[in-house]
Amino acid sequence: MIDFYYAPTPNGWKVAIMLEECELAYQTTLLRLSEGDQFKPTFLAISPNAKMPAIVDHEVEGEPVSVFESGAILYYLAEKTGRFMPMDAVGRKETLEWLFWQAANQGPMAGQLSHFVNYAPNGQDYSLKRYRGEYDRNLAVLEQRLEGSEYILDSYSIADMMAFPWAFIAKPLSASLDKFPNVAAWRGRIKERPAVRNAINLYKDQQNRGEQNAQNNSLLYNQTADHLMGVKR
Ligand SMILES: N[C@@H](CCC(=O)N[C@@H](CS)C(=O)NCC(=O)O)C(=O)O
Repeated sequence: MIDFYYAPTPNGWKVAIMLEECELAYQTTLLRLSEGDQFKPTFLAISPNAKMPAIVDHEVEGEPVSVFESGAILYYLAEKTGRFMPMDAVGRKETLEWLFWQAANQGPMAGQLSHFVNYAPNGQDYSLKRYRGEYDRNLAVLEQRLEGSEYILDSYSIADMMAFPWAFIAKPLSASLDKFPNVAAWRGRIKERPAVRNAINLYKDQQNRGEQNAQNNSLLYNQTADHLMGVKR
């Protein structure tokens, strides 16, 4: 059994997709991020950056194994199952390149765009312009990578699961895929997979659709070092 620490957001969907694709036995713990579940000492012991997703794998010899950061979780599960990742050295290297690309580029930029579109509507024009530009720039990277290919690597893999969720919600982020036909077709292909539909529907009714925002929730939207330094472990 795998414990899955989750909230219904694009970063959570990445891991939910892999768990569903591999039909792994998992039990979900829903984290109420706006109420600070991510700062509980028991969760910080698993995920020291105080962010979900995270997992604890009990199906191992010896002590259970915890993993945080979506890219690391996907890689761990791909190794565990032998699925959705090429196993040769160059293929693994390419997988890591695209996982790191997402975690360091598309993810943070899309996250900031989402913040200024959805949760800080009185934000500066400059912030919106910068993150819209960066979000689009990353779509352009994906567009070029997908030229002549159906998927980021040779076949559907954890690299696609990693990058799909933030492209899936382009419209609510006030972006458009019109200029990116390869990305639009790729998004359409992935969206139709039953495992992906299951993942996106997981606790869908618990999504924050802007009710919690920078004005009314300083726990989630105005974090400082004190949020972590103050926690007794
Ligand atoms: N790089 C991380 C990002 C995870 C992340 O940003 N999670 C957000 C929700 S989408 C979170 O847990 N936020 C809680 C907080 O900021 O306190 C990953 O890919 O796993």
